[in-house]
Amino acid sequence: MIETAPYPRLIVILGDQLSPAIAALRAGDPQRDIVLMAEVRSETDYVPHHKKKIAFIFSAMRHFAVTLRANGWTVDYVALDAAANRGSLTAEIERAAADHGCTQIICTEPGEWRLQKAFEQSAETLPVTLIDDDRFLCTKEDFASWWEGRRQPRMEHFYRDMRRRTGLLMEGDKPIGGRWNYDSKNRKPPPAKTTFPEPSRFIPDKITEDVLALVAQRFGSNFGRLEPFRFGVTHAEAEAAFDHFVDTGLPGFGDYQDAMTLRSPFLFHAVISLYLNVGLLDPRHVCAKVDAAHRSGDIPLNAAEGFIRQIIGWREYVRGLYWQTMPDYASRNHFGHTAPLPDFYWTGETAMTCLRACIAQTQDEAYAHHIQRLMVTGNFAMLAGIDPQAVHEWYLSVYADAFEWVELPNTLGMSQFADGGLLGSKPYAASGNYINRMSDYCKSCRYKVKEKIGPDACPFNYLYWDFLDRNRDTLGGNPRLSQVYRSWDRMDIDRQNAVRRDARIFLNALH
Ligand code: FAD
Ligand code: DLZ
Ligand code: SF4
Repeated sequence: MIETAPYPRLIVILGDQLSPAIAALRAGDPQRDIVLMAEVRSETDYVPHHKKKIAFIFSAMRHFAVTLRANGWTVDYVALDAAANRGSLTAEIERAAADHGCTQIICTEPGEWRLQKAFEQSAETLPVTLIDDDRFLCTKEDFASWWEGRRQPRMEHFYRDMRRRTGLLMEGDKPIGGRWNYDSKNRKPPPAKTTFPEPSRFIPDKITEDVLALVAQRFGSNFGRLEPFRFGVTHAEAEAAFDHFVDTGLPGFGDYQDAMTLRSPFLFHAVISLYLNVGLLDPRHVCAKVDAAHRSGDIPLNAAEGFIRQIIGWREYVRGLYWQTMPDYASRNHFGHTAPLPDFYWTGETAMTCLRACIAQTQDEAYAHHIQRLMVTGNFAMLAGIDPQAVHEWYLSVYADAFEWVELPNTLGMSQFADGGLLGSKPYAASGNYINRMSDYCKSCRYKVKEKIGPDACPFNYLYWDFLDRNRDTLGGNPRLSQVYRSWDRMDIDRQNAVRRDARIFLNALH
């Protein structure tokens, strides 16, 4: 059908579809078709994105438009401050189709359900042909058939299938090294003396400088610091950032994957999710490079396996789960939590060092690594009974890599257990002890991590037990928590009451 359509056709490229070989471009003809790219308020405002996130997306879009033109495409690029900007993707598509006389409109399917619905709803007046996004390794259909009929569709089983399917870190049909997963080696606290590798930084060019001025002017009151802005915004820069990570960060990635320190926001992490998610890096390509680096003896197996699992395991799994369960998934609230998000998530003003550090670096870098998101900001929100919708909107706003298909299952499912155990088998709830073991935060905290109750006690300590106590109805039967509940039951009643009292005092003050 696409082949016989009258020319020109309108090829729509969204802000997270900046891949040279994306399906919609492959279906098009640079000699005859028109590419539409648009910076629009409907996309900048559906949550209040971090300034750096908007700047990153706009600059990467503008650079991609330059590349497309150099490759012979005609690009209709609508800047946010263009006089006639109509403010939404659907309105801009309608305008461009009329301007260029296009009767067929082609777009790679959007990554978010919200936008897919918007296209469907305007289909009568504005029919858009949506093509599968084959930048993912697992199609929605393949994921659905893997998912169907499984009582517990867990990531680990999915991941093993993906290893077999891709051949990554495989020797024939066996995993290299004889084991599928080396996570037990990946839980070291931050090393005392090491200097941490810095991720690649890039000096803004004229295109980025223009975008920074625009974002400063139009989104000045949004969350986060705009400058210094050092993200890569082209494929070459993203590739260089990844190569730099393989040389400097990847060897330590496995060992210190879960560690946190005031000395580095990044430790040995890749800081590539933003590039992967908008199409500046290709997941197959980065995994192949890591597989090759391990086979050539440069990278330990626990690092290579840990990294590849995040991409072909977690990243593909959450995307599959998202499309399998939307739109219902977004409104899940297993514990019935309703408290508002504390202001300090936006200001960083709290005496709890762990939260202050994670939020401060989020303001500065639009980045926090997985354990900071899961075990500090996420853990606290769940223990404090915050409405998962508010938590979800915060994560979707503040990280440069945040798109709903990946953010929502991680937030609602993994970090808040709001899906009641679809993604994980138990809540990622932890007391201060965990944060103390995996970080240096507690050493400089006003609260004392070893104290369990009283005005100086670490709030994570009493909030943890109070959370388990008040949710016993839903969690008490979980076999993975039976040991924990036995410990609670062994606590004497006065101590239990003190925990409940301190939690009430703290939460009342918070809310
Ligand atoms: P590394 O730690 O170096 O890992 C390498 C890559 O693996 C990442 O770039 C990413 O593409 C992938 N990856 C790792 N963990 C996950 C995961 N759990 N799910 C999907 N991909 C993963 N990731 C996003 O890309 N966007 C989000 O909006 C997002 N929101 C999150 C919200 C919460 C509450 C939590 C707990 C996690 C979230 N994650 C999200 C997953 C993870 O935190 C980030 O992918 C990671 O921190 C990105 O930093 P990095 O590139 O240095 O990753
Ligand atoms: C996130 C984002 C932002 C902030 N701005 C734009 C934009 O102006 N134009 C655009 O095409 N895309 C933008 N995006 C990315 C989209 O929100 C993303 O394509 C959808 O959410 C689907 O994942
Ligand atoms: Fe966080 Fe508690 Fe440690 Fe303070 S003592 S940094 S609040 S875990």
